[in-house]
Amino acid sequence: MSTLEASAAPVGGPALAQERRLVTAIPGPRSQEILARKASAVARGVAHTVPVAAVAAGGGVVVDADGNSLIDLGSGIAVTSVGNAHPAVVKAVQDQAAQFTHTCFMVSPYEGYIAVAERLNALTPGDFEKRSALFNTGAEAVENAIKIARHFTGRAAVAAFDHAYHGRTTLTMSLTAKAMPYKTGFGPFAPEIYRAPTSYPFRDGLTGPEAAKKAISVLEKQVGGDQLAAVIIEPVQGEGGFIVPADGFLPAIQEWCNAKGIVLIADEVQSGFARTGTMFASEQFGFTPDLVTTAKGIAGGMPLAAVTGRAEIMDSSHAGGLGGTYGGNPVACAAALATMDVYETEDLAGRAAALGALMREKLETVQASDPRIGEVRGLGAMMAIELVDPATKEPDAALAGAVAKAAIAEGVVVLTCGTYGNVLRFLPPLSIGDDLLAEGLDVVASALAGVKA
Ligand code: PLZ
Repeated sequence: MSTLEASAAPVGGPALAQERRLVTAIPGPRSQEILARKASAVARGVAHTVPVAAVAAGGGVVVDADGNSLIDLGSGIAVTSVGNAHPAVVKAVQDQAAQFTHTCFMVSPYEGYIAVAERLNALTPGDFEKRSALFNTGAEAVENAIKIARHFTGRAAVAAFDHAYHGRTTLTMSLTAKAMPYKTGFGPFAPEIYRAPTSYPFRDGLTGPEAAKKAISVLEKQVGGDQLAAVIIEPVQGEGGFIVPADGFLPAIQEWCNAKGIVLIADEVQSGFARTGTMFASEQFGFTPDLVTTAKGIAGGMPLAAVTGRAEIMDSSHAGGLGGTYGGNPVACAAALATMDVYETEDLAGRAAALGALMREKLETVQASDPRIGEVRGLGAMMAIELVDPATKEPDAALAGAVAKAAIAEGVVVLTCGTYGNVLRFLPPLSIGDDLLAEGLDVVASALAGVKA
C-alpha cells in the first residue's frame, strides 16, 4: 500500500514558496501515517529529529506531506548549502544519469571523477601538489585518511580530541568522543586511538597556545609524538557543539605534528564548502593540514566524500589499496562539479559570512536579556547558542531539547548538538533569504522565552 502519490507533491527547489506555512499541527495526519509505517519498517536505531515526512525542499524551506512549509535551519546537517534542489545541480544529475549511472571508477574510469579531484586539489588549503580520492560518506573519507596516514608513516597510533565527531563506522565511532548515542553498546572499538583535550574557550578559559600545550603534553605522555600516524581534528567542531578553538590552537598543533612527522588531518566534513564564510574553515585559522576530509556540502545533496592532500602522502599507497564500488559515482561527481561552480558564481562564502553576521546579531540581542544563553558562537553560517544554568554554567540539555521541540512545532527545523546536548545549532542553506532566516530565529527566540527558567 503506497500512501505517497508523486502527483500530490510540489516541485522542489527555489521555485517553492519561500514561507513558513502551517496548515496542520506538526506532525499532520499524512506525516503521522507515514511515520507509523517507519516505526514498523525501519530499524529503531535510525531515529529522526523532525516528525514530518518531507515531499519537497529548496531555497530555505522543507515542505511536508500535509502541505506544511517549515523554515530550514539545518540543511540536512550542513549538506544542502546550495539548496536542496539547485537547478544547476538537478540538471547535472539528470544529464549524467541519462548518460550512465555507473561503471565503477576502478573498472572504467571517467572524466567527472578526475575533474572533481582537480577541483578539490585546487580549492583545499595548502599551496603544494595534491591528490584526491573519492568515497561515499564522511565516515568513509575519515577511514581512508587514517589508512593513508598509517601506510605513509608506518605507524599505528591516531589521536583525536574531546568533543570530536568523525562518524559511526567502527574506526570512526572509535574516533568520535561521545558515547551516547554513537558508541554505547557498539564496541569493541578500534585499537590505537588516543584522545586529547581540545580548545573550548567557553569552558576551559585557556588561550589557544595554552590549550595546545595541554593537548600536546597529554599525547606526548600517553603515546609519544613519534608513535602517532595521524592527528585528526575538526577546525570547528560540529556535532560536539560548534566549538571554535581559540586563536593559535590549531597552528600550534600543526607545528608539533610537522616536527614529529605526524600526518595532520583536518576533518572539514561539516565545516567545509563555504559554510564558515571561506571555502574551508582551516583558512581562517592559519592552519594548513596535510590531508583534508570533505563530504556533506560537496555535491548539493548527492552522496560523495573525499580525501585530499599532499601528493607524497596520498600516493604512498600501492595501486589497488584504496577504492570501493561506488566511490566517486559519476552522478555524484556531476552534482559536485555543478555545486562547486555554484559556490563560486554565487559567492556563497560571502553569503555565509553575511548570514552569520545576521544570526550573530540577532542571537546576541536575545542573549542580552536571557542569561540562559551562556554563549553565542560559531563561524559564518555555522552558528550556535550554548544553553546553561546562568548561575553555574552547568549545561542545560533539557532546555535545548524543549526549545527545539517547540520551534519545530511552530514550523522551524532546528537541530541540537553538543557533548552535553545543550547546544542549538543554526546552519541554514546558504540559499535562504534574510527575512526567512530572521523569522526562523524569531520563532526560536519565542520558543526559548516560552520555556520557563
Ligand atoms: N566528520 C566532522 O560532522 C557527520 C552526523 C549525523 P557521514 N556529521 C553528521 C549523525 O548523527 O550520523 C560527520 C561530521 C564530521 C564526519 C562525519 C561523518 O559523515 O557522511 O555521516 O558519514
